[in-house]
Order: sequence, then C-alpha cells, then structure tokens
Amino acid sequence: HAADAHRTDLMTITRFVLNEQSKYPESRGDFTILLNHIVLGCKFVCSAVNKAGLAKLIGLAGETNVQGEEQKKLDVLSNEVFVKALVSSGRTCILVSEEDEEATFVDPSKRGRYCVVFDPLDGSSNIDCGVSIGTIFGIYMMKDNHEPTLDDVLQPGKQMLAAGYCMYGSSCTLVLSTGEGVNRFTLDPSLGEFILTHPDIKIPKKGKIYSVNEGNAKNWDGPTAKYVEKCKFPKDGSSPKSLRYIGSMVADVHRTLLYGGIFLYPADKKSPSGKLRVLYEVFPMSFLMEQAGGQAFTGKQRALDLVPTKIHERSPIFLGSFDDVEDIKALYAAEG
Ligand code: AHM
Ligand code: MG
Repeated sequence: HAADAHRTDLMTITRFVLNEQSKYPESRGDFTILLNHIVLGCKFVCSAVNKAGLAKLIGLAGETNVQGEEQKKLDVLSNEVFVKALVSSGRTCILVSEEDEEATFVDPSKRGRYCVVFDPLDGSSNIDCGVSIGTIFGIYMMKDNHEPTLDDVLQPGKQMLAAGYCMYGSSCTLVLSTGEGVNRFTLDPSLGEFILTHPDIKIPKKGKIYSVNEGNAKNWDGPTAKYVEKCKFPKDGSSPKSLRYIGSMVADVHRTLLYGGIFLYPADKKSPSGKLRVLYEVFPMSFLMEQAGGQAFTGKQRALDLVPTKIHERSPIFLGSFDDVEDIKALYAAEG
C-alpha cells in the first residue's frame, strides 16, 4: 500500500542528498559528508535551544562579537559546535561565521574543497523569550587546488552550490537547496533524523503578507516608504496586506517561503547598507527564494549578483514572492 510505503520508506536527508549527488559521476560523497556535519551541528543546537531554560544557558556571556552586539551563551556554544563539526568533516577549507571576526582557514591536514559561510544562531534577540531562531548556511566550492584566500568566499551568491537554514521552532525544520529546487525536512526527535516532509517547495507567485521592522520607517528611503504605504493602502482595489514580523530572519523568511509575500530589511538613513549580512544571511536566503520561484533584490540589483568585498558586509534586501518583489523593483526603477 502507498500509505504503508509512506511510513516505512523513510527519506532521510542523507539518503536524499546521496540520491541527488549520484547523478554526478564525479561525485565522491564529499558533499554528503559535509552536509552530515552541518546536520549534526543543527541537531546539537536544536537540543541546546530546547534545554536552554533548564540548563541556564540563557543570559549574557559577557562577550561582544564583531558587530559590537552582545553575544549570548547559546551563540557562542553554537558557533563552537559548528566550527568544530565543519573542520572535523575534513571537507572544508574556509569558514566564515557571523560570530568570528576573521575567517577560519582550515589546517592543510584537515582541508577539503568546500567553503562554508554561516550564522550559527540567528535571531538572538528572540532566545530569551522562546521565539523561533535558526541557523543559516551557504556552501561554495573551491575552483582549483590553489592556496585558499579570502577571495574564495568573496564570490557572488549565484556561485553558491547549496544553501539552507534550520529553524528551531515548534518543530525543528531544515530547508535545503542544492540548486535543484527547495526541499524541507523535519527532525523526527525519536529517530534523531531529518525526514523529507515537504519536497520541492514553491513560493506562491503573490502573497498577502509583508514583513518589515516598521519602527525604522522614519529613516526609510522613498521606494521602501512608498511600497509599505501601498501594502497598507492599495490604490488598485486590492485588499491591504497583513503585517507579520518576528525579528528572526529564519522565521520571517520561512513563513514568507511557505505562505508567500515579501520580507524586507531595507536601507535606512541610520544604516545605509541595511542590517543583514551578505554572505551568511542575504545570499543563502536569496538562493532559496530563487530556487523556490521567488526573487531577491537589493534595491539596486539581483541579490545573488552582488560581489561582496568584505566577509561581514551588509546589504539591503527585499525577497519573497515573484510578483511582490516585482513591485518593489518597479518603485526603485522609477526612482532612477
Ligand atoms: P542577529 O544576528 O543579531 O540575530 O540579527 C539578525 C536579525 C535577523 O534575524 C532579523 O531579520 C533582524 O536581525 C531583525 O532586526 P531588527 O531587530 O532590527 O528588526
Ligand atoms: Mg545573527
């Protein structure tokens, strides 16, 4: 029976990626091994997040990270777990983490071909109140066997091989794209395995939700202000959009991906480049959006075309349903 097959033939994330990779004759299983180490990090963080209150992990670690923000203990812990898991995979050569000012160059004895950029625990302002937080990652591959340099990670997002995020919410969800669509896996805690639950996710072509920190409206530029005004007071007879804003990029983007609509973190007078980081926030989410049939725009160009010059560079970002992003693009184009 089909129903039986559904319950007994479990498509784990490892099996899924092995199947995908087997299409490439040159595949040596390295990507699957790398992904397994990322998945291990996600499982660890999931378990740590769930135990956070109990284990008294909540609170300030008394450290400050690169961007001068207060760093929570869970961030520190998650970062260490990911760095160690990625280095020990033997498949990485450069790591860029939101929590580390400098990139990590893996020791030649443990070096592989992949570069991983990641935010180990994004949405840290939501840790203490139990709201969804997540891990975001992007994967590049070294082109040839040269000595690794920062230029290997300062590549446009369209060069990414894979990207994904894990959301620590009411369930633990991992959304992944290896460049052939987007697939969603859910952690079965009793098995400790991510199981394919939502294959080939497509974002609705147009949505009814916009997601932005409206507290910054005073400092917005013209096109952003006009767009949000249009969401609230549409002049074409359509219904106003609903506003949803969690303040965790992973959660806000996840909802946008599933329900449609638009997520904005625009530039403003105080932050002319916006807030979100190109390498490990903007690129992976833009990659997933495009793979799901949506779009991602910086206010100037397709987000994935951006060429970063610094590992912690920021960019404004507008991403989500194809038609909704078209609207904001038109407003920027009209501006000249
Ligand atoms: P963080 O790295 O300090 O957690 O900041 C990133 C987060 C994103 O998850 C979220 O989209 C954004 O910051 C929210 O920023 P704001 O509080 O300015 O609305
Ligand atoms: Mg972060």
